[in-house]
Amino acid sequence: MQQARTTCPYCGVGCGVLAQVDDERIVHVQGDGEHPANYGRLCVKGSALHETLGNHGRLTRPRVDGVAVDWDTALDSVATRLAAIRETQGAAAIGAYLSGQLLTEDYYVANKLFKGFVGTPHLDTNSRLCMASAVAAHKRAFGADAVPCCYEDLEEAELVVLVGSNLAWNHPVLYQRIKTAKTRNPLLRVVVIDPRVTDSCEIADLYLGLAPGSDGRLFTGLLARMADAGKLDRVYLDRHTAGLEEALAAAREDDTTVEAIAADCDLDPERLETFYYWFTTQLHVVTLFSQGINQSSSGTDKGNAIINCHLAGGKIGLPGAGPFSITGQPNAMGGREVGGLANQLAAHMDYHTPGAIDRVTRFWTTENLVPTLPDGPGHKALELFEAIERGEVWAVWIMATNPAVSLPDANRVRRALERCPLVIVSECAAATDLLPYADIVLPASGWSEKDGTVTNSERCISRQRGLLPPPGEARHDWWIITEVARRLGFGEAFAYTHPAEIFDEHARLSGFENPSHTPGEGARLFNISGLAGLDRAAYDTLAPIQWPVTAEARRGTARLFEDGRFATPDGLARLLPVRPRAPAQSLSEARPLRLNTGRVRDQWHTMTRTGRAPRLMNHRAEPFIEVHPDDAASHGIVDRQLARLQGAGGDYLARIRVSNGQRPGEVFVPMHWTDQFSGRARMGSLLEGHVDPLSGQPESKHGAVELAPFRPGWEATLMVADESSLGDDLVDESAYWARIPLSRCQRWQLAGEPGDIRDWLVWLADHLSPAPTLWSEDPACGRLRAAGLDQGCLRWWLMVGPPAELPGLAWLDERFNEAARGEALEIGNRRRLLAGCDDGAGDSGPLVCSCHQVAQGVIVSAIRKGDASVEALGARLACGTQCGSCIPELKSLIEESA
Ligand SMILES: Nc1nc2c(c(=O)[nH]1)N[C@H]1C(S)=C(S)[C@@H](COP(=O)(O)OP(=O)(O)OC[C@H]3O[C@@H](n4cnc5c(=O)[nH]c(N)nc54)[C@H](O)[C@@H]3O)O[C@H]1N2
Ligand SMILES: Nc1nc2c(c(=O)[nH]1)N[C@H]1C(S)=C(S)[C@@H](COP(=O)(O)OP(=O)(O)OC[C@H]3O[C@@H](n4cnc5c(=O)[nH]c(N)nc54)[C@H](O)[C@@H]3O)O[C@H]1N2
Ligand code: SF4
Ligand SMILES: [Mo]
Repeated sequence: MQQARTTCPYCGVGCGVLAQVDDERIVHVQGDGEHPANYGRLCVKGSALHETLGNHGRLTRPRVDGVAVDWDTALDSVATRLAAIRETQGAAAIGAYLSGQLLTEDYYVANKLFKGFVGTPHLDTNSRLCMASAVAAHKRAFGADAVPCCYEDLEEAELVVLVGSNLAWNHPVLYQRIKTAKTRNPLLRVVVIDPRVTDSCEIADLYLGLAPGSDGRLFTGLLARMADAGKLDRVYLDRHTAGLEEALAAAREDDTTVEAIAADCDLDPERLETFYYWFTTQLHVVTLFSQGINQSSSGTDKGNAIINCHLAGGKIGLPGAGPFSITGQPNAMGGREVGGLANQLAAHMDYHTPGAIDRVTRFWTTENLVPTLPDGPGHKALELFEAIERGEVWAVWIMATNPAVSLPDANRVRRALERCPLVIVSECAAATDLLPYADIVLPASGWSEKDGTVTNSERCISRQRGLLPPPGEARHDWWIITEVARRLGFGEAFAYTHPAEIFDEHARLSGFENPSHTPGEGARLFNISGLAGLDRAAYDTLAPIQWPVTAEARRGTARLFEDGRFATPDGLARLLPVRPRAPAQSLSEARPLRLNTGRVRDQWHTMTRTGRAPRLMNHRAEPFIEVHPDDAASHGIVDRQLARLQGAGGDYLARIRVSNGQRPGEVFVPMHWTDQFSGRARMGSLLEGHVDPLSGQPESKHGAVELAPFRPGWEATLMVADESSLGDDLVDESAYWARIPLSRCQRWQLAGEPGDIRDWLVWLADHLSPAPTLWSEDPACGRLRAAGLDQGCLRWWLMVGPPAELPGLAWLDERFNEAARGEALEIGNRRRLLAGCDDGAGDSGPLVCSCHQVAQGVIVSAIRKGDASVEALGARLACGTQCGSCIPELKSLIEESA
């Protein structure tokens, strides 16, 4: 057994992980007590990391045109086809679409290859869907894409404002840090600004459930308010900023009374007044913002509206103060550092940065090779796929992201990919919605296998370490890109043998002709030249460190702009005039409901990894639509029923969750489900492709949809030990299906078209093997239970009837577990397999505590028996005692039961 340090591959908190490695397996993970992001904590996704590993379901061989080939053939094909397209159509007919889940070293070589040597500007990244608005706002305000704050600021603040962030679910360890800080400092106040009541509200002293998209108005109103109340920091403004007058004038174009602002934001004026009072009177304020701000057609302006208020009050560059854009992906920041956005060049230099093209050209020139850099920015994500659709871009290489799901108007993206002559996909998972569109599939190594660095939300660079061998022939992304570069004739510029060499080059470029990290004299803020020249051993043992890292700041830099000097040419920060705009996707009679989309606690994006850990699948097992009770009632819909959403580019079929936390007129759907997990539950197809004109970031939070009940002819739950006992047409014959991996079987939730009536025993005989061994049918009310046993061992189990009648799934899963051990089903259990729901072993509902596997039903019954506090529940059931993410849910169950 060996213990190794690495970094979690999920969210932008970037927690340090201690992994126990035994015989080429990670058998256990725990938080790294020495990592400054988490000091030993992990959230539920992090602590289930080892359960998502293993070679099954991984891509293990390269494929060209559907045929498995060896690496030489695959790499030759990539190079020959790219070269042919470049030759006949020009470099700009080639595009690349990267991801904030690549390591910095992968990202660096991809950026260098495409922009530097292939010579196409069309390289963008999924960070466009994620942080682009914050990046653009930072650049406008600070002159560089730099996050001023560090995590400690959240603990040192007196007021933390969470805007458009569900921190409790999406950055759980930071949420826990704030929660702990609150117990130490009872004066620390938290405000949550979100149209939806989320679990983050558990620590909120004030909740503002504003109308979707109205944040711009709320913050321009705040700026006007600061001025009116005499709470501008005139000294700070005079010394360190420009643009106040214009910003204020713009803010005053609207009525600036609290009543008017509250009306526009659909808020209670008193609550808004309280927020304004707290913000204006407190110096140590951190405003943490995320996708509720960024994913908007006016996201950049909203970011600047927030930053304006911080600059105007001098609430920046101090401990416990600043606007804090929290990043989503583990290496969103690293991607920005290497220049992975289409408007960037490299190392925080943009095309228009004076001298940048020449500087990068000289830096990348080798003895016999001169790079051919494009002279201006390329297509941003959505534009790239539009250019593919128009037939202008002929080849696209997609790495570590799934645009067939995560881009808005995703069905259109699929059609574009279909007609694209060359689609290359580098991926770890064997089955994704994107792979069918790929002409060339390249199997990539994944977390725990690959070596490199990531940068988290507080600019902290940490090592991810390769601990296990990649499965089959999977290879590291940097290696794949380098091998293609060699075959394209650029080998001399890509002579890397290890990621340490790439990191060194990246660090040198950041310091190249960048003598000082003092901004204001044309120097670039992103400078990690202090990390150049690390040898392999030093790179391997690199401890977490926050950039800038320079000769003057050897140990990194926790907080930026402490001296009030910004990265603009004159050193002054800019306040920007902001004129609030409504969402671009407009509501209509045909689509009257506002569509909000986002994340759930236990899943990561398209579920290629978290979907492999059964304990993460059961918090929200099926795709869902959250809707306010009034909207449910007016649509004739009840809780747990199926319902359909119709959007501009497609529809969405999922289970209703009626929720008081939802605003009337607005529905929320999760972003996670794909065709791999459900039949019709991809949110990307509901949204129109509107973007922020400044950042190019899609408006993923403000769709327009129509809701309708879906009354299936039948509903069924099927559990199968082995997929091979399933007929192929099972899903094709279901109007709705959702696949839910359990530990020893797959659970399928199925439903038929309205009016569809089935003779189940006939159907069973045709579709499942072995033939049914046990069954009990009540055709009059459309109920059936049946099971297939093979040599006495349970192979499948089916229940036709509403899921409300499900018996205990854990109990059923355990029967499959016995079967996996070769144990025959006991006689008593045979009877229980077929019994109705009134045998006392009813489904105990969704998992609330994923760490200790405690379901809602069990918790509710303990509460009824008197364990009516989080502590008592923890003592009896252990729920909430590990990562703590479920505590808000425990509290609301206690409240509901009371
Ligand atoms: N569990 C989990 N954690 C994750 C991820 C994951 O997939 N799963 N993904 C990671 C990534 S890449 C990212 S980018 C982050 C995202 O982290 P968050 O930004 O916290 O995630 P979301 O759930 O997309 O959206 C946040 C909130 O914005 C709210 N919102 C919607 N419209 C508005 C609005 O008009 N105004 C305001 N103020 N709020 C609004 C939504 O209701 C939602 O609660 O999470 C990271 N962490
Ligand atoms: N409607 C709506 N749409 C959204 C959002 C939203 O809130 N609402 N959020 C947006 C945001 S913020 C984001 S970040 C995106 C996320 O969306 P995507 O990036 O499309 O989603 P992922 O599932 O993270 O895709 C990563 C893929 O890379 C693979 N992979 C993992 N590790 C590696 C590796 O090391 N190498 C390679 N080659 N492949 C790897 C995974 O198996 C997976 O298939 O979605 C965006 N889309
Ligand atoms: S908070 Fe984020 S980085 Fe930390 S363990 Fe959870 S998912 Fe991983
Ligand atoms: Mo993201």
